[in-house]
Amino acid sequence: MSLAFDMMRKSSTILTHLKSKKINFFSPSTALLSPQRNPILTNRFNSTTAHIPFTSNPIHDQHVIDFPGGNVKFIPEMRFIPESSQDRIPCYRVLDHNGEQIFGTDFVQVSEDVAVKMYSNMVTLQTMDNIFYEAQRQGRISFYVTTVGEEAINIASAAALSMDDVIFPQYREQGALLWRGFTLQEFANQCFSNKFDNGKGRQMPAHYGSNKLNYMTVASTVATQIPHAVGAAYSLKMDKKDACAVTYFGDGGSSEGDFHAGLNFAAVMEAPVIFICRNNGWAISTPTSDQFRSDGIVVKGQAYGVRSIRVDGNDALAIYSAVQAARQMAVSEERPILIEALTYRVGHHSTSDDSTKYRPANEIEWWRLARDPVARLRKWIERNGWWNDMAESELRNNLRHQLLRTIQVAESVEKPPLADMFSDVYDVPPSNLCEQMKWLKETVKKHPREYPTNISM
Ligand SMILES: Cc1ncc(C[n+]2csc(CCOP(=O)(O)OP(=O)(O)O)c2C)c(N)n1
Ligand SMILES: [Mg+2]
Repeated sequence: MSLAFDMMRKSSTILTHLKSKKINFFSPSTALLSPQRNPILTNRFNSTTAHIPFTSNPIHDQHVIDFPGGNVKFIPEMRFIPESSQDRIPCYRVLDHNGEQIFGTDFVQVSEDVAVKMYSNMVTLQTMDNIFYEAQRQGRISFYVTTVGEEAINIASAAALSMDDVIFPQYREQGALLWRGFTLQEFANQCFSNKFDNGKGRQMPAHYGSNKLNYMTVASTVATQIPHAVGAAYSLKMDKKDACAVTYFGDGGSSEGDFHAGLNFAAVMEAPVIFICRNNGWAISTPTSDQFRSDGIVVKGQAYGVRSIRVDGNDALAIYSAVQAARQMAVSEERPILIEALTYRVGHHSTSDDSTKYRPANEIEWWRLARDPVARLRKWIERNGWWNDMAESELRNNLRHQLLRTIQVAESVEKPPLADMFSDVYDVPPSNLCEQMKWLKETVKKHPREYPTNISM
């Protein structure tokens, strides 16, 4: 009883406080969600308001229901919403397959410097992927994942962002990190797990991260990065930062609960986050037809109240323009944006996969040759007089030499000490961890031929 009285006393104090602030306490949803009244929690739909109470107006009641969330019309027909619209959502593009600018297209002009830097970075990414992939095949690293076919999404999206924007990647976006200034040596140090790796050799290859470059460390548990990005975006908004969070994920990632929770949370909290879905047709061996029955991912944005666009992921200029516009809206209007980039995973899923076992080789070849995003941008910069064959061969030769040297250096650097496997989680390591460390030291000592000799304890 005394608890109930106490609660009543407290709620009457709160109501008096709300009255004094002229907050409409009759409608909790309006009080909490009205944009003018609460700068953090705002609502883009008109909710039930106190001055339009449930009335006994019979004409009004017949046609609409004044429901929390907004008025809804009554209709006499039994009308089910179709599972999809007849026409698929169109896809925004600037360049055609031949690198020709489409007449009348709406896009952000790109300077010569930016265009050439984007193209050079796309070639760098392609070359790095080829060489690291080969290094894995030679048994020099244990794993690798390429971006082949998705170079435009990687580079052009990063080019359109500000360095203050925080990136939450999946695992196929090393180009965004490259654009931000991660050096080829840093990529190699991570893949070779040497002592200069930011993660101290504790992650699989291709699990990069950089505090300095606002790039969160890759976690290959699919889609876990999505709610992290939303939380970070909300925090950027509370701190009034001129920045947004950006998260990348695949078509497969969109089937995870984290995607749905992330989108809904971002919409309701109006978090400045850009969701970039790389719809590349495959989630390892699962085609999108076994993944969802909706018109891709873009339509899911609207279902959650998130402004969305579908973009040609193999058109660097379209990606650049769409991401720049998305960033502008996300930061200045404090809202999430979803971009579905249509593309194709030309490479195998990873070095642990052979995709010719589940998809026709000629399909892969068609995308590799006829839809290559790198060749498409090259044609456009060449037509503008910003690139030529000489620049091309110089870039490719330099890159090859530089990358081979980078790998040699990374390989020769010693590994982090074994003790690093046990650090950075607990302030004071618990006894079971200390036991494991002791056991490992003894095992290594006992079997010197089974363990590399260049690892210190
Ligand atoms: C939570 C979780 N489930 C399953 C896996 C195994 N797995 C790794 S990658 C992958 C496919 C992801 O496909 P997609 O999101 O389309 O990205 P893509 O590889 O095509 O870039 C799966 C199922 C995982 N790493 N994490
Ligand atoms: Mg995929």
